[in-house]
Amino acid sequence: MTALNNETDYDRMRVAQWRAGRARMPGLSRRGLLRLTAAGGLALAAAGTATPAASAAGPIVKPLPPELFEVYGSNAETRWEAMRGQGYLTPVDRFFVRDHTSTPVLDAAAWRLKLFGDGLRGGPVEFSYRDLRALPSETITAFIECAGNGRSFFTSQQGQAVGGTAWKLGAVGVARWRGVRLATVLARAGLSRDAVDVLPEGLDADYLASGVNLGKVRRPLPVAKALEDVLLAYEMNGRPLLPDHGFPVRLVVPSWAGIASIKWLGRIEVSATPLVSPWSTQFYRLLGPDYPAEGTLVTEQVVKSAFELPWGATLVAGQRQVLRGRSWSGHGRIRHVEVSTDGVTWQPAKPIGPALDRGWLRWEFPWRPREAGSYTLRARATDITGARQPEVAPYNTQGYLFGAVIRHPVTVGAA
Ligand SMILES: Nc1nc2c(c(=O)[nH]1)N[C@H]1C(S)=C(S)[C@@H](COP(=O)(O)O)O[C@H]1N2
Ligand SMILES: [Mo]
Repeated sequence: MTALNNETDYDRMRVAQWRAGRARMPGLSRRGLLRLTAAGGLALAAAGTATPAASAAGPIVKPLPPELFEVYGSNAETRWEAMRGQGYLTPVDRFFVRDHTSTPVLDAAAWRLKLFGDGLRGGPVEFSYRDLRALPSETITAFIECAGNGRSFFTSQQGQAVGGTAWKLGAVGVARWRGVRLATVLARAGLSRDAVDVLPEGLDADYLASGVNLGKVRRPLPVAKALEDVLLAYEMNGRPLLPDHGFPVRLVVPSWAGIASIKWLGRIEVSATPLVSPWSTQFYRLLGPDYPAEGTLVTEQVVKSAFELPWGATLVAGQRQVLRGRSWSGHGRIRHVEVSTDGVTWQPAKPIGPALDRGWLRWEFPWRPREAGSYTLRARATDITGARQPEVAPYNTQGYLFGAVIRHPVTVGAA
């Protein structure tokens, strides 16, 4: 078994294999594949039209009250002010939703997970919901964050046009996930030494992009990451998953872009040959002038910080306020956070509670604005690897991984 959990090595190898015709793309007909390859610039076009027409009931099942969410078709982001006063976890009623099509409502009793492929020693293996529930469980606290979280700031802060949902910073949430380790299920299914990739696939509708049916939402994971810390989750914050978050069972791939955490899991191909899917060759790749022609695969999320304040919040001059926020990183826990209210000087924020490796750090910063007027608040975090939020995020055409310091406007009114 190869230790391909290093994203760069992994991606380089897969791209080379894909080009040499040695990686397979299951779930796409040859005709679909030809059309996909022929459609230059497809990725950008598709990213801009990813939202299907909403049915009367809406693609998302749970209530989306406007004080908790901002809604974009089949996607809904958490309003950061709705995190104020909350504990460490994002409550499920305000956890963001990102659906490529719409939320299916599945029957746990009829549900089966099928594992198959030449990376297993034997034939296909099926697990029912009860089977999974009976296996040893594990609980982890981890964020799930869309790779496009913060995308709108490429345009509003850097003047760059990018494709895809114009998220602000609310396409992230931290939950306690309970389930079975993917490693446990793979072992039971007879994982072979030759396995290199697994390909988890959702049970939601096929995804259409620019008239091409790309099939089920699916994205390959290297076996090394699959065995490291990936969970087949059936509980979120102590309750069974809601339909919108993948009921009955979803993958939780800590620290990696949200697309890896496949919801409504139905099948997992285990392969002795490398796999790719449109979600690793077209979407969730960093493309643009600063990247190699074939782009770079998105895996770990970058460092980010957010204030638990409305955009354009109103505060009162001369009064002491406590600014609160959270910072997180896909590279590991946050080491420290600094805040600036003038864009020039930076002062440390005070950590509140733990900084978890796969979760976030809560912090606060007391502030007494002396004069009325417009201010710009900035928070800047540094993670355990030394990675610190830059002033400018590297541009990529689909607007992934916006990790630059956000300029959060507030108005201070006269006392
Ligand atoms: N089957 C399936 N899994 C999926 C998706 C999807 O549309 N279908 N969206 C992915 C993306 S892009 C993200 S960011 C996360 C969002 O998880 P959430 O909706 O529970 O917040 O789910 C991922 N898993
Ligand atoms: Mo996402």
